Amino acid sequence: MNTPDPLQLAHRLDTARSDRSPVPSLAGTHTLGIDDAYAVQEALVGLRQARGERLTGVKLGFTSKAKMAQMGVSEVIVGRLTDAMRIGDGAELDLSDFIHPRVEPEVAFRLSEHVDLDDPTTDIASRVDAVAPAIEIIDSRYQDFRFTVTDVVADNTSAAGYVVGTWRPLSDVANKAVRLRTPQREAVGSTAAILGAPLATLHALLDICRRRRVRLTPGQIVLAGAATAALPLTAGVTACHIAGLGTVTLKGR
Ligand code: 0L1
Ligand code: MG
Repeated sequence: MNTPDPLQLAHRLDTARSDRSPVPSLAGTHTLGIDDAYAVQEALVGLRQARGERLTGVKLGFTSKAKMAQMGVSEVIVGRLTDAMRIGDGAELDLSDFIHPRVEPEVAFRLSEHVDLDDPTTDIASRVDAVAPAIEIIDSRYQDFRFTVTDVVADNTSAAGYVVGTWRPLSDVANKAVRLRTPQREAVGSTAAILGAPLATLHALLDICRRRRVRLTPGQIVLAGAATAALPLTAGVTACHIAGLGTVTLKGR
């Protein structure tokens, strides 16, 4: 087993993405702890920033009990979003830019104020001003989406793209029906699958951002986690509808 070099592993994952050529799990060749995995993620996002990309938000993963059980974990993971991943509502995207993309229906929050990670009294919900329906595109850089928890953290939690619908003033979005529809498939669920209620994810977010020193700044978006299993992203219109929040779409070609 090799000792991990975060920058070297970040380059491996970055090349997998740019060449659309997935790689085997890092866990097969490296002794990768969770701290190492976040160090690789930091280096991977750093490569994007060095190319001029700007951080636009954060995303949470493993926010459903089913996914936690499947991966054998008991806490959420965090990844970063950049402006290069942003897709306009209803916009077209080229499927050949991805390896094996999947879509997830998500609730997005918008941060209106800086979040002081070191203030123990921080009320994160009071730093959020808006909520919207969203679609996340995940595209694991690992072969066949086969990875361990540390692999997926290193791979920036499979983050590849996101679309956000119309922002509305923050409201309680608990127990809202969710429908994700691709040209071939449909998944239905409830926002209750997102840690019981999407607002609850904000506390989990603050906790993990404190431990991982992930900055939360005004204007950033938070993807709270998937409300159903992911579906393959295919050509045609994909739509996510969340009761009370509306619909957001994208078009694969
Ligand atoms: O958005 C997510 O749920 C990321 C964590 C899982 C990653 C994946 O299934 O590829
Ligand atoms: Mg997601």
